[in-house]
Amino acid sequence: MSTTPLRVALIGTAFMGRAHSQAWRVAPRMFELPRDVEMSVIVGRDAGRTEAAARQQGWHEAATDWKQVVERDDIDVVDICTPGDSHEEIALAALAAGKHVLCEKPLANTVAEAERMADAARDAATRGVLAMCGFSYRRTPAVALMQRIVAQGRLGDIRHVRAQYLQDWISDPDAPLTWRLDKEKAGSGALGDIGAHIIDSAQWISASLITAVSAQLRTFVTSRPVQGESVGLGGRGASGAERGPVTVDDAAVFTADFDNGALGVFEATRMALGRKNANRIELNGSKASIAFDFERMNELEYFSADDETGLQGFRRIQVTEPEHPYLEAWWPAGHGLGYEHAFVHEVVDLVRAIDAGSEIHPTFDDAAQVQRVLAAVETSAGDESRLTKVEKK
Ligand code: 4PW
Repeated sequence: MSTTPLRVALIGTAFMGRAHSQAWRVAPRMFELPRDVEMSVIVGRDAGRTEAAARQQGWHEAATDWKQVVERDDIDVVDICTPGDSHEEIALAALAAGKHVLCEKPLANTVAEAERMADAARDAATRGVLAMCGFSYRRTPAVALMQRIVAQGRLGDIRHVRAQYLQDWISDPDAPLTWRLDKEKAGSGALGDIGAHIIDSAQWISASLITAVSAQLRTFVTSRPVQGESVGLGGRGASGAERGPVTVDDAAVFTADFDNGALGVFEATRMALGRKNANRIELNGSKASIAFDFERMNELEYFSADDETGLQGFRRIQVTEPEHPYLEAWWPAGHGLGYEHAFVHEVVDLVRAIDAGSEIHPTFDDAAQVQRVLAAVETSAGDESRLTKVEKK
């Protein structure tokens, strides 16, 4: 174990910045880590808000110039929690400066950016510098257990992968035009923001890659107030505010071929009124089925054809026991975890990997594969020939 702490710089102070701050603060207090963590500096565009975030979240310093911070000799890790249009520039600078990098998802806004980042990460790895992409749901204990069960071969041949990520925070047509609705900032809409999660989860859990897609994208509300009061990720537009164009998808649906022969059905939308954060995935195999729903995130549903006929049915596995992934460090007697714990587990695994000098997944190559699927979905959705019109009576 090295005696020097890992000195961390976090770039970003919004939702993901707060989730990652909590993770860096809690991980060393709940898990035995080989290196201490020093929350050195948080970086944001607005000096006042960043100083307030430093005080509240426990960062030693606040700064507004990420370029200066990533070059500092007293920084070992750069954690990127900004919108996707800045991921490549920050990650390339940090890797070139010899800093380990954790970058939020999706890795980038284009395949070209993602592949340049993956190339740089592979080069940095030869110098012992690690890079990881924040597909946090892999480290929700029930999802990690799902992957472990599938890897044990308990499902047999995987035939169906069914994944949905349903939210509703822009169902109100007057919710304001935030950065997640701007293609320049976000790269895409529901597809990249939440569809990326289910693409990564599906490929990781099924241990197979998506090779082809047939897709549709839809923007139901094409203009929104350019000013308004943010509430959560959505909010209320200012009355009488000018409306600007929505340049991303509100919803994406696509079918997918996997290289192991499985057939996939995917849906990502921020317009499923009443669904708050329904991140769901189900695999059907030749011997068993398994399903996860984030809205019941401490449970898995499991059906085995090996169970005695007449007694078969989906059983509900309570993923709360010490033998389940990550849970040895948390609460006894069936007390569950929340959304924020997956980020703590990301930090735990990253710190351990840095100390061991071992690769950490999802790598930037894993994330670039997700980016290629996102791009294929956009290409397919733009090709009218993929749709067969139903003849009118
Ligand atoms: O990745 C994040 C998801 O876990 C997204 O950026 C926002 O937060 C929207 O849904 C959740």
